[in-house]
Amino acid sequence: MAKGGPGLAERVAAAQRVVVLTGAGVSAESGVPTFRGTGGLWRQYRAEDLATPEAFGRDPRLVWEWYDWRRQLIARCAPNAAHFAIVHLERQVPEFLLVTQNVDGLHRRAGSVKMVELHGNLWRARCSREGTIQDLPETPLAEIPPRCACGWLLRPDVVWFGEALPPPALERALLAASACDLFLVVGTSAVVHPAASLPVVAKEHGAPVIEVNLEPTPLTALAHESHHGKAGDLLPRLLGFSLAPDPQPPTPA
Ligand code: BJW
Repeated sequence: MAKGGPGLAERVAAAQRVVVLTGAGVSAESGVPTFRGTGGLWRQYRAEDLATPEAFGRDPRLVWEWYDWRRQLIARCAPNAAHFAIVHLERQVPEFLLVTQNVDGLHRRAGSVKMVELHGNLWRARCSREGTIQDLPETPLAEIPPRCACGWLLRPDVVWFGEALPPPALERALLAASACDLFLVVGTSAVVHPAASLPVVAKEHGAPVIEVNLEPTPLTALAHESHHGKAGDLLPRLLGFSLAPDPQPPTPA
C-alpha cells in the first residue's frame, strides 16, 4: 500500500541517483522458483544441505546436481516485464545501479548494464584451489562434479551462507546505497544479509525506500511506499513505462 506523497514515476523524474535492489521475486514471472514461500526452492531442499560450503565439502555431487537442474530450468526462462522496466529505468536516470541478489543472469539478458551481482552467477564455475573462473554451458554438465584443468573440484561461482560477498560488489552497492536519492526494492524477502541492510543504509542517508513485492516483508515498515502485487505488472505501471517487449536500441544496419 502506498503511504501517500509523490508516485514512483514522479520520484524517478526528480531523482539523480537511483539504486534498485532485486531478489528472486523479480524472476518469478519468468518461471524461476523463488527460495522461500510457496513453491520456493528451500521448501523442497534444505538450504543447509545445498547452499553452504559444508554441504559442498560433504557431497559435491548432490550440490552440483541441484545447480545443474536449476541451470537447465533457467535456460528455458526469459526475462519478464519487470526486468525490462529496470532496463528502461537505467536508461532514464543519470546515475543508476542495479544490485541483484539473483544468480540467474536474467537482468543481463534483459539488457541491464550498470549492475552488481551480490551473490554471484550460476552460469560460472570457480576452481576451489586456484579461484579461476570459467563459464558453464547451457547444456547439462558432462561430468558431475566438474573438475578444473588443475585436477581440483570446480564449485558454482555463487555466494553460499557463511561466505563473504565479493568485496568489490558489496562496496559498490554500499556506496551507491549511501549516496542515492531513491532506493527501489523489488521481489526480495529481505531476510538475507548483508543485502537486506542496503535499504536501511539508504534510508539512514535520507533516501526514500520504495518496495514492490507480492506480500509484506520486514522492510515494509521502513519503506516510504510499499506496493503489493506482481513486479511484472506493477513495476512498469508505477514507473509509467509502456510494456515494450524489447528495450534494446535497433541494431545498426
Ligand atoms: C514476488 C513475486 C512477484 C515472489 N513479484 N515479488 C545479519 C543478521 C542476520 C544474519 C546475518 C547477518 N549477516 C550475515 C548473516 C548470515 C547470513 C544471513 O543473512 N542469514 C539469514 C538468512 C538469517 N548471511 C550470509 O551468510 C551472507 N554472508 C555473510 O554475511 O558473510 C559474512 C562474512 C564476512 C567475511 C568472511 C566470511 C563471512 C551470505 C548470504 C548468501 C546468500 N546465498 C543465497 C544462495 C545463492 C546461491 C544460489 O542461488 O544457490 O542467495 S541464499 C538465497 O537467499 C539466495 C538469494 O539471493 C537470497 C535472498 O533471497 P530472495 O532473493 O529474497 O528470495 P526469497 O525467495 O527469499 O524471496 C522472494 C520474494 O519475492 C518474496 O518476498 C516474495 O513475496 C516475492 N515475490 N513472486 C514481486 N511476481
